[in-house]
Amino acid sequence: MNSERFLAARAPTARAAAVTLLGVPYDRTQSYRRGAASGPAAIRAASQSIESYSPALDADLEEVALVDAGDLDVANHAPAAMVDAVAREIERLDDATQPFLLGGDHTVSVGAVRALAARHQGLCVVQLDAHTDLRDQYEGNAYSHACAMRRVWDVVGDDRLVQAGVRSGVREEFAFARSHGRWSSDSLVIPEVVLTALRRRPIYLTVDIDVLDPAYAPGTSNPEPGGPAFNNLLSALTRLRGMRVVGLDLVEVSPPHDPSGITAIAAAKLVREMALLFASR
Ligand SMILES: [Mn+2]
Repeated sequence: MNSERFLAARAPTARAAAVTLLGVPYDRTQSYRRGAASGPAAIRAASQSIESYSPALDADLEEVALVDAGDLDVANHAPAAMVDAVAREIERLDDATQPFLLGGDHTVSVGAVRALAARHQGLCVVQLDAHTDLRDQYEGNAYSHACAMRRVWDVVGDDRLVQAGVRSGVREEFAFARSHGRWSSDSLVIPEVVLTALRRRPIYLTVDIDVLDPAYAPGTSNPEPGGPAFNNLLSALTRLRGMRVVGLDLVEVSPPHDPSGITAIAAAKLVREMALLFASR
């Protein structure tokens, strides 16, 4: 076992990967309490404590061409420069591989969406998150993690953002979601009519670990009570099976805020299930 890489992942080679994990250890946009910069390392370490086989999916990560490309060296970048670096790294990847970012704070998603929207016309974004993240600015910073989905909207435009599990934000953000997004709800159950429309589109899937109730994932920068249990999140992800997911991420794991380490283990299990559900084979 190699604790430097995610469970069952290989080092990058010339051979094509179905999924390429890329850590973005960055937390300079976090507003309340930082710590997500150590998310990727904690998720990789926690992955060594779970099995590569998923009983729920009857699939094994060993059967997926999974590559762990390591971490981007962006810890000291200003937010806009970090976003550019993420975009450039994804542009370098082969068309056939699905980038899977390990955050880092939610702003890391903006670079991925920017790169993938240029490659996949009509890209839609599915966001599972406790927070709307639709502020235009926060504390004077347009690249705050509280603005991540607003910056995504700048790229993809109207009717391309689907938000599930959202239960926190200011009134203006919810109004923005209603007038500019495709669907937004505190529920994880995306209506069939929305899913049908998404099936014709390339999808970027972003999961903020804080979508879970803090009982299941206390180690995050802005825990928000009143969220779903781990198995409800897995069910919601399973309902997205068959979507053309061209990129994905799991963000906002903040190990310093969870001495038990359960958040990183939950994250590692989510990464496994998401890779198994959405890897193109
Ligand atoms: Mn959030």
